[in-house]
Amino acid sequence: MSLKYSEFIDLNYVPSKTDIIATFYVKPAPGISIEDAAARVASESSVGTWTELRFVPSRVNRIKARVFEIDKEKRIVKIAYPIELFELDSDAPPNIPQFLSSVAGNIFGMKAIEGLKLLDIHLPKEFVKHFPGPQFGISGVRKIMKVEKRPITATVPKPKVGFSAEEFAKVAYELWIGGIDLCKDDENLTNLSFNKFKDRVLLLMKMREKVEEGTGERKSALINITAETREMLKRAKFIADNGGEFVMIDIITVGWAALQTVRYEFEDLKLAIHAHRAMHAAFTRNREHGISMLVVTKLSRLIGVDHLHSGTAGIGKMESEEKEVLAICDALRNKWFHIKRTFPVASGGLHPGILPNVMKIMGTDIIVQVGGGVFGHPSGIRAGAEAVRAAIDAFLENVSLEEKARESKALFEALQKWGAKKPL
Ligand code: CAP
Ligand code: MG
Repeated sequence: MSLKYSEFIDLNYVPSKTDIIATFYVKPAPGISIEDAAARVASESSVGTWTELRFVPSRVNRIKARVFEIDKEKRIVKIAYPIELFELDSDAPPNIPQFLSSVAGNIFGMKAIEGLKLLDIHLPKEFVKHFPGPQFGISGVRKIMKVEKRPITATVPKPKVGFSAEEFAKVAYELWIGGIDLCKDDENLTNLSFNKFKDRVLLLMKMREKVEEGTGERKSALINITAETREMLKRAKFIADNGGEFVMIDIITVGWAALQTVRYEFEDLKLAIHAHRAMHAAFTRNREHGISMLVVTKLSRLIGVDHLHSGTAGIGKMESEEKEVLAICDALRNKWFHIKRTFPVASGGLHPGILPNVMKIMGTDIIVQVGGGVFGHPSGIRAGAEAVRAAIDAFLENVSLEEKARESKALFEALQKWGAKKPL
């Protein structure tokens, strides 16, 4: 055995029940066959290199990746990776960075490949059993918020950055009193000169108590701790010490290792993780190159996020195909061995006039985030929040928005302004 590329294809190979299976879209460079391109992907992402080798330890034949399926027309390739290739069972935590350095590493840069997209990963029980998954999951978060059936609602104060901590707490009061459950920091609001993290935490916690007394509803905040990892842990502890139940993390920009670290630390802090995915579209959006949001979804649930932005199935302002969002929702909510279920978060360009469309497609076991759709309401924030809850009630009561608007001025005005228009 010399590890030439042809040794990485075996179309008669039947993956073992402990193999990890990666599904790729492979567009070979001109002059390269798809078999050759696929073999190079399998080689470079497991044990091989660009040339034959003189000495190869015998175990390599056991642990090398194998191409076992090629759909030439669709350019879809399936590669089986023996589980021994991955660091799962050592005295360290299971190693997601190393897993990605293999199945999503060098291969994207190979000259023999014109386009490569990691579409999906199949992770067997032998792999999944090493991971914690969400600490709370859908049922645990529903218990925290005392919201049994309906979608949980969140609102990001807009402008997304610019309020002082005091102003932020004041607008939080308005959205909470109007009926929104969670006040959410935006992805780029962290610890800024005019809105210090600690001030925001203390003011929000004080304000939510006031609202809870007034409404009898649970209220909370998704406070963004995105930062260097040690700093994230300090900020998370500050939230926990002051009675907060959630943190928000921009999981792509902080990175997979940081997400794993904080998830383990949160076991003691009892903090649920709201995962924002800012920057994902840099590599998920291109159909011919990158890593799918489905792969990001499976890894995020595995590591243990309680909520994950999932797209709005083409209804909101962000590009998100219905088929893909439904697959993401399944990957978040389907039974997966011991791993708890994660809340899909529908967000981006939503307003009361299109919330029923979202629930029709994604169901009600979701979190809906409505930022501009609340802060842009003609009668102000509180009315915007009331209109969101009225639109959800209409869907749950199976009545039209127009009918519901007869008893909700706030909903009526929202429909006047936005109708059922899907934002660009
Ligand atoms: C939405 C949002 C979210 C996007 C992220 C924004 O605000 O706060 O970050 O939803 O996209 O900054 O655009 P609006 P995704 O409600 O005002 O649109 O959920 O697809 O990750
Ligand atoms: Mg945002």
